[in-house]
Amino acid sequence: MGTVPLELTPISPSELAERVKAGDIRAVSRLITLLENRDPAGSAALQRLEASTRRADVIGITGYPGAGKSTLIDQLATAYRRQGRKVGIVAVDATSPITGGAILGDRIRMQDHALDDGVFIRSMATRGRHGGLARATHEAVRVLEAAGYEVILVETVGVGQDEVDVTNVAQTVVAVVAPGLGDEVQAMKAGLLEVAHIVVVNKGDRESADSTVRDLSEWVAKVIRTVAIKGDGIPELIEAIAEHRRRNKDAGT
Ligand SMILES: Nc1nc2c(ncn2[C@@H]2O[C@H](COP(=O)(O)OP(=O)(O)O)[C@@H](O)[C@H]2O)c(=O)[nH]1
Ligand SMILES: [Mg+2]
Repeated sequence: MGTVPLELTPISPSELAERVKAGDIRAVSRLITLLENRDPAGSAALQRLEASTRRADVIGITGYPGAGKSTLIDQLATAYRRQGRKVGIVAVDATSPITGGAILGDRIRMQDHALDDGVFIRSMATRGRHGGLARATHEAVRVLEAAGYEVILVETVGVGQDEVDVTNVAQTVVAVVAPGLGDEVQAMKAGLLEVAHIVVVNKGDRESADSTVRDLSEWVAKVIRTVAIKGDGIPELIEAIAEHRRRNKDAGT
């Protein structure tokens, strides 16, 4: 490497903003950290990005821990890269300190993308922060948009359990459920399914997947079965997301 880490170099908000707009990955990381820390230099740089903000497709991937969100995102990122689009991933870790191994797990799972500078992955931790996470997540998405990321995937735990309301940040919300969890599905119906545009029944390799798909199909228009670990159902999910975007664009949003 041999270069001075950007973290240690003094840099003005306007220069930081320029570097972000040029797509400089270290500048993107640096600015998101400043924003997470509520550093005034972060807000100053963010203001300078507004004029350049491009419109990315922002897709929320939400559901309970273990449903397979990160595995799906990994597959989606691969598929969008094949389309030649730059992909930003913001994983909001809302886990408690007790179960807090998720971030490392996500990093390892997404290592395939580590050498691809068309994929930017950022974890936002809840721990130790009170109330600021929703705002920081929003701001991170804006930074990634300004840096030219064309698809932004935001991973969150379900609505109501999470201080990030994914519906405010994403144009398309995908709820992920794993089959065989009766209580979970009931809870999803009450909350998440109301805001989801697309429901994914992941772990479609499990026997109980059929009945979960049948059950959910009575509640939501679009149910897609996937096996994220194998990539099954990913093209269908990509198409469903694209179709949702097209419909929204036609409707002028
Ligand atoms: N059998 C099976 N396991 C899966 C599938 N998708 C993910 N998993 C596994 O489920 C676990 C949780 O996945 P992860 O993506 O971390 O879930 P997240 O907590 O929702 O992000 C991991 O061990 C995955 O390998 C699938 O389609 N089938
Ligand atoms: Mg995850």
